[in-house]
Amino acid sequence: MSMPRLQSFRGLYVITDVVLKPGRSHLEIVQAALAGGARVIQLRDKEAADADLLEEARAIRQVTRAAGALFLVNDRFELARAVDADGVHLGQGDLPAREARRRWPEAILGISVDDERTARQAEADGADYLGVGPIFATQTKGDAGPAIGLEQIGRIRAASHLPIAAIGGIGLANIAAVGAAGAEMAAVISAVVCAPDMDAATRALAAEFAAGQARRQAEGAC
Ligand code: TZP
Ligand code: MG
Repeated sequence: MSMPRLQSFRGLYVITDVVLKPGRSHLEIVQAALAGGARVIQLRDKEAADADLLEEARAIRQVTRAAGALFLVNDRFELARAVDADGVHLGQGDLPAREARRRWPEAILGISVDDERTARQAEADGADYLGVGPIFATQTKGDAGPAIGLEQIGRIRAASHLPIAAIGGIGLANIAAVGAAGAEMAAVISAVVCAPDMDAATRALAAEFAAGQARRQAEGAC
């Protein structure tokens, strides 16, 4: 993976969901998130067929490219390739990371982990970044497991060199703490998708996250 793309692993990471707030399409969510300053976009849909997502995924590819943001697809390896996404995000029960890396060498590969062991394994398997969570309790993902807490970011940071996208229960009230804990990215679903004004919500979240990261820099990271 090239350095310019590696440098993109920072800031607010917005994941789409069309079930939480019916009436908002993946593309609408993405457009608002980009307008609000999101740096990474993930298309996540647990129900639709790939064929029904194809046109929208193509449009998302166009707008993310124009905005200079990364575009990743959750789970759907073939769809991600078909629309020339930047890569895929896979969980522990999805296509194995090593296999994904073998089949798509230039992809950005994100892997969900929750402890040091899974983090080390993901890095060994060729992941580019780690999705770490759920940091806080969340109702968005029914099988997300118990909250692992902010401290787990530091433990995983010590176990792996990969950039961390913290996820789970992150909102305006706690996103600065996520930045202060050392995560390169903060990934949100409901904090943007359910907001009355998605663009404004994204902007506020991004600013708070950056403020938390700046606090960590000012205080020293040890
Ligand atoms: N993986 C771990 S927690 C989670 C996912 C996809 C859901 C995050 O959603 P929210 O609404 O930001 O808590
Ligand atoms: Mg998955």
